[in-house]
Amino acid sequence: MEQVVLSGIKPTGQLQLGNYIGALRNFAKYQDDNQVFVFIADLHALTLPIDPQVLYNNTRDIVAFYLACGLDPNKATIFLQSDVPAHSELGTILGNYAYMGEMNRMTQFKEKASKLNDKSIGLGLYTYPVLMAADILLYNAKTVPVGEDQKQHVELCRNLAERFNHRYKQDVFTIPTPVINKTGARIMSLSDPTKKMSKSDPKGDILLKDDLKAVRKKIMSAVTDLECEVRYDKENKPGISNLLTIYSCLKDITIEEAEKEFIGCNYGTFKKAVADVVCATLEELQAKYNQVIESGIIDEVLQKGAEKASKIANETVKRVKKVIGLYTK
Ligand code: ATP
Ligand code: LTN
Repeated sequence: MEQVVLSGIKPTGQLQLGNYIGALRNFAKYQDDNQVFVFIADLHALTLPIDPQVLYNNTRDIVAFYLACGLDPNKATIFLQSDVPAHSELGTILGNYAYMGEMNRMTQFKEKASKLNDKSIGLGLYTYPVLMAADILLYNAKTVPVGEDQKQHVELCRNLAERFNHRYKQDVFTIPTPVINKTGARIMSLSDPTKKMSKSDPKGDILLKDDLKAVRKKIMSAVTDLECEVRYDKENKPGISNLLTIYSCLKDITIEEAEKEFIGCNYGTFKKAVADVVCATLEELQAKYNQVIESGIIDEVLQKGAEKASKIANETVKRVKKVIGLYTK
């Protein structure tokens, strides 16, 4: 049955391998049989200070990578969050239905805020999950493919939607479900496999635009352990487990199958095999990315996407306004 599928990425940095495995590469598979909305969460990128030119370039790059990963603008709606003012409007309205208690529990906020001086934590960083709920609810999305770290935000969105529907005794909002891959939903940093790979703090991690020689070098020097056994054991062997995850995801095989391939192999041989598959994936992706950039198609895609998205988003805002008693004609 056709469903509404929606996801987004915030342009806070250059896309990294975790974004690709946990999110990006999963989007295109939905577009033939579903109504797909994929956007750039550019307003979310303002939650921490960012240079305007960097934000601009990151935004263009993510659109190019969406297309490079096979998203077809004739099938999926690809747009910028800031091009559809309904996101901000519904975000403002929904803020009144979210409780401070539940916002205080948001792990990502706590993590990001803990790295800042108390006096410089922006309000936007705190209210960000409410805007994310608006992103989802505007399009009546049922399926939200994301990496592990976004699960809590989609759950908050579910709670807000249920609370709202209950308050007004009607099914105003569709209740969304996060879809999280069993493997690869949390790719860890190569230099510190106890921390998530992240584009705003890549710690020498693999960026999708990295030079392939540098990628190989980063993988060959990835932190592992003192044993010499390629075995999945997240607790005791986080580095090797992370590399096994990357390998199995990119090869489309299970972790067990990957483990079998490397029985008796030393870490050097294993890392070389991981580097080969990562480089092959990135080489293809970068070639497609370059084609997209050269084609000059981005502005046209975004304009068409914003028009399609606005139509649906505006209908939702209108419906919400009516339900809550805001005077609309
Ligand atoms: P930031 O560093 O700014 O928080 P990020 O790299 O964590 O950014 P997001 O924009 O927050 O990336 O996430 C985009 C998508 O990629 C989300 O669905 C998120 O869950 C997924 N994702 C991010 N990092 C990883 C990772 N290390 N492994 C798997 N999925 C990831
Ligand atoms: N918060 C997400 C980006 C994002 C998103 C969304 C994902 C913003 N709005 C709606 C799925 C659905 C992140 O990448 N950190």
